[in-house]
Amino acid sequence: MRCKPSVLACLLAATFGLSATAQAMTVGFSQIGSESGWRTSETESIKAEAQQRGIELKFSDAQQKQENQIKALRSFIAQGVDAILLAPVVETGWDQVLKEAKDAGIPVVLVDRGVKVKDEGLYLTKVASDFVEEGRLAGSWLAAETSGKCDLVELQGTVGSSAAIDRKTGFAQVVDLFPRMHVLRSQSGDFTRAGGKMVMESFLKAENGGKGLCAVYAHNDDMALGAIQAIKEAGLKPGKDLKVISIDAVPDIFKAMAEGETNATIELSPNLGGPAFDAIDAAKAGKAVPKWIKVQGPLYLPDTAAAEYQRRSQ
Ligand code: GZL
Repeated sequence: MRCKPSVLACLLAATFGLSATAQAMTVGFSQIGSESGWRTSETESIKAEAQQRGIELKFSDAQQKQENQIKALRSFIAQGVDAILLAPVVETGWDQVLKEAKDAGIPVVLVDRGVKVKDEGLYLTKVASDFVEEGRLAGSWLAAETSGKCDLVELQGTVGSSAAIDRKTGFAQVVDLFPRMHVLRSQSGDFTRAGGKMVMESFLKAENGGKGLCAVYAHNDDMALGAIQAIKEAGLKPGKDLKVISIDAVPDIFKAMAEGETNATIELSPNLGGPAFDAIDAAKAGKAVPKWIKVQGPLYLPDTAAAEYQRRSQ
């Protein structure tokens, strides 16, 4: 039991054996930033879930800087929160601050991305999709779509992030099975529309205006939407001259798909707050919690794009 500033509430809880969850829990949430439509949806979803559960959520937007996330975690620890949610911008550099949280008896739940740490006991669980599987699914779709013959370019996510590293790994595992599929160029667009557009412009310039290119694989929809803009400005038809596949399933990608400008997207649910808060409750009740609470999503194609856009943009 952690006694918070309201000592009376704490003493009453201790006296009547109320758990931290019966008291309004306080959870610190260190969010990466607002780099993509998906990230914004994730933030809104976790805030709404906390409100619905009567959880006091202390929110910190790191503007995509790890040092800001580490500062936020230290502030949450100093405030004596009951638990911490962390969406780690990159995989490494977390051991020390996670040890400080563990020493303070504060469980940390990773949401949407993972970390590489010496001791996995430093965090309670990870609520995230399998990025390697997402990459494999994207590669398999493209191989089928092109009968295993495609010279393509790749827009990677944030350098050092588990999402970018693993989506690249999974995609390459499939492409390597097809001698006539080649990733000609691969570079980070940092998961943003602007980044995707800028990098795609450089790819098109370097590849004869894109004439020989068969497809672009973008690690998220926002970079794909930026790339679509660049492809159109180069006088080519995205979705036809170049196949486009990406990940997230944000509403705007379905609009582009319905207009024939992109060909496939893989869904990543932004609703990670529920499983995260359930894991915290389970841990506080002394129940076992798996190290990875896996979130899965289907692949969407143009035949349902208009209906999906309608449903998701209400
Ligand atoms: C994946 C998440 C990625 C999204 C991007 O879980 O970390 O970061 O795919 C976001 O849209 O920027």
